[in-house]
Amino acid sequence: MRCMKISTALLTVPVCVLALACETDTATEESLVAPPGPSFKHEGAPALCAVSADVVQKVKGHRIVVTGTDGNDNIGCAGASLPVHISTGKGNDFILGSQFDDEIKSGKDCDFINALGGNDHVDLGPGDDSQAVCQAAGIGNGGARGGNGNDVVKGGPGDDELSGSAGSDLCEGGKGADVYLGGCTTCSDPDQDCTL
Ligand SMILES: [Ca+2]
Ligand SMILES: [Ca+2]
Ligand SMILES: [Ca+2]
Repeated sequence: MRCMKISTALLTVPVCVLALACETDTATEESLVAPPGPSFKHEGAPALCAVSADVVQKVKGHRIVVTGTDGNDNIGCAGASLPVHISTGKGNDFILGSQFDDEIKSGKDCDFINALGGNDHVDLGPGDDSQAVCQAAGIGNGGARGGNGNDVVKGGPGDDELSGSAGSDLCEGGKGADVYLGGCTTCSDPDQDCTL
């Protein structure tokens, strides 16, 4: 197999002569022409999330499905190479999304979610999820952050703390005494806790 490269002013293109396949450093070639911003193209096994014991994660299509336990889960997907779909059930859960478009839902008890970059859908579910409540209980952080991107950030029927962060974000606290930290461009709250 004979391969050679033809260089232009913009990029280098591998050309194969009398060969069925041509082995090149495709990662390098793609990195030269890839557009900036999040992209979940990858070769080989995708990078998964860092998770605590008994949390299950599976690659399904172009996303990672992460299922927490009814205990306290720690799920960090900042280094994941695919969007994530996370659900955590009961327990005090600490969750960081990926840099892509994620769906994240936590359950009862004190949860903290930061969806990071991408256009994310975040739902704190039932329970009181706010910094004040969680810190008073000795748990630490609580609440939801949309992160960069255009996000939907939802609370549940408890006292929640919501932040849209950067981007055009929709925040919905649901019932309960909810705290809106800012970054929400649109908000909806049955108790009128949100004042934009
Ligand atoms: Ca849990
Ligand atoms: Ca994200
Ligand atoms: Ca609420």
